[in-house]
Amino acid sequence: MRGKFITLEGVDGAGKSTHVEWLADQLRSRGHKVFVTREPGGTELAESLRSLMLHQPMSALGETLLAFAAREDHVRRYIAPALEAGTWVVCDRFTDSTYAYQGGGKGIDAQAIQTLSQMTHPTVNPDRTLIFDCPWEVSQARIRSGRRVLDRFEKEGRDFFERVRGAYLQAAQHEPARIRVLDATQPVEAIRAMLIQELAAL
Ligand code: Z5A
Repeated sequence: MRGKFITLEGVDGAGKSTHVEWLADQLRSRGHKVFVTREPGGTELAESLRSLMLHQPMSALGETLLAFAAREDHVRRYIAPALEAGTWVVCDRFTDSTYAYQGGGKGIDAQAIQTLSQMTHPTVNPDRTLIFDCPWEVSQARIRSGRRVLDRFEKEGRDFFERVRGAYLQAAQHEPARIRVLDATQPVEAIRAMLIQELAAL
């Protein structure tokens, strides 16, 4: 039987990556083989494109095309074969990010994103998408509590953040059967309790 494809989404710093490996372990404990990956990235080529997207100045269209170039390699080489082999795939971001960041955030036409998405992964789409939702203040505090050099998206202002967040919430309204919105302001353990409920429904 084909594996299930689960994606985690959300505004920068919402806390989704904190749960990726934990989620995969929960699925393994239920007897599934699980492949964990991320976007942009997941292959050598896609990781190189990720580095360009996150750190080189470029247009919104350039970002969109790089996101899909990376995705094409990732889906063809790893995600599609894994799902076909019955492995469950947990991916940190996927095409909903392109709709939210390049579409909602930067004004790329949703029809164009849909066309690229149908060309790139016509038969591979998430079975369940978990959106980690939180307000700007929480996201900023979490980003700045960490670690590292900020990427181009994390340096954007509040207006951009609100457009991205709005695009995610709108997507969830349009596709309630696939997309679930989680209150990411909750403590980690409370979020994990919500994730367990979501897994039970799969
Ligand atoms: N992008 C795009 O534009 N178009 C596309 O098509 C795709 C992506 C696929 C990189 O993605 C960028 O790529 C992204 C959009 C763009 N924009 N940015 N930035 P990414 O997923 O690698 O980057 P990210 O969103 O910044 O992910 P991240 O750094 O892994 O952050 P996160 O997953 O939201 O958060 P986290 O690392 O799990 O947690 C952040 C901090 O908060 C950390 O210190 C945690 O310990 C803490 N944390 C987490 N959860 C909690 C709770 N519940 N309470 C308190 N503290 C918490």
